[in-house]
Amino acid sequence: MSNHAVSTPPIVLTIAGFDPSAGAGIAADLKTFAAHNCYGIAAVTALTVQSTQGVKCTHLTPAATLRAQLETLAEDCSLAAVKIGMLGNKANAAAVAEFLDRDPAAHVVLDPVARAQAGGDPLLDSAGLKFLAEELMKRATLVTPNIFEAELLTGLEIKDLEAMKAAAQKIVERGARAVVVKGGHMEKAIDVFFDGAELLTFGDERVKSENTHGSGCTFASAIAAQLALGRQLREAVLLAKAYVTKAIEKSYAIGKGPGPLNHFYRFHQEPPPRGVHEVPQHGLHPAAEPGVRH
Ligand code: PXL
Repeated sequence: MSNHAVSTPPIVLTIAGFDPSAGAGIAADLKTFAAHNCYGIAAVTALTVQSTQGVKCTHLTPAATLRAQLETLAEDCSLAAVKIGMLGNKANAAAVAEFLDRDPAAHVVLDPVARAQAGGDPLLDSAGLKFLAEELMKRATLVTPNIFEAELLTGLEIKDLEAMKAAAQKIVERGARAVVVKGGHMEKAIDVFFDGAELLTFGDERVKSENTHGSGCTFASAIAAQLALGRQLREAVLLAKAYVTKAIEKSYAIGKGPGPLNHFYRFHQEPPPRGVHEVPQHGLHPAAEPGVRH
């Protein structure tokens, strides 16, 4: 037995696709959970082929494999919250609904991902979208559509704040416990929160950055992490908004297209002064010893 006594962090499960450029999807989710001191685990719905320049194609996980991933993880770990992103198709969306019915989670944040910002193949087929709107949404604590997704879910045309509010109301009428309609693509980047009782609009100054790849995934994941840590829904949403805004502000370009957010901006440390290395515990790294040649 070791004598280490580190308490276990809340465990948050993401059910989403993998983006090998690590800006969106599962990689963004796991980084976000880690940045909030939660332990992230993942069930993979799809492997995408993409870079910062866009999604080239997607290979969906067979529904039976997704189901097996979910069952295996749930048998082993106690989940504080679940975040759902890209599902790919109806079979995978149905596997997730079955899972939530069998193992109801205290908090379920559903990001109804339909398409990548950079275009390419749809990330959810039309039968899947219908199932999400009619079945999965009812099982969500919170749904986080952007304008385009809110239009798909409600059939409304959304051109202004009033239409965003109407869409938020319609999504709650359809069974979601609460919703944030994200206005990031509107002229004024204002978001609308509605939980059936309180309607709240909030927003920050739009951050001028090209590097916003994965901001939707990051926002939903930050909310899931805050709920896992015990925050109330409204507070979780506002804290997640502040986190995503700052992570965009501190983002960087890693390729030729829109770069990822800086999920770990809070942990940024200036490199130590030249010659000081942390590697061996008994003293300086040999490379740093003055006068040693290699
Ligand atoms: O941002 C939406 C999104 C979600 N999930 C995966 C993605 C993308 C966008 O590229 O690749 C896996």
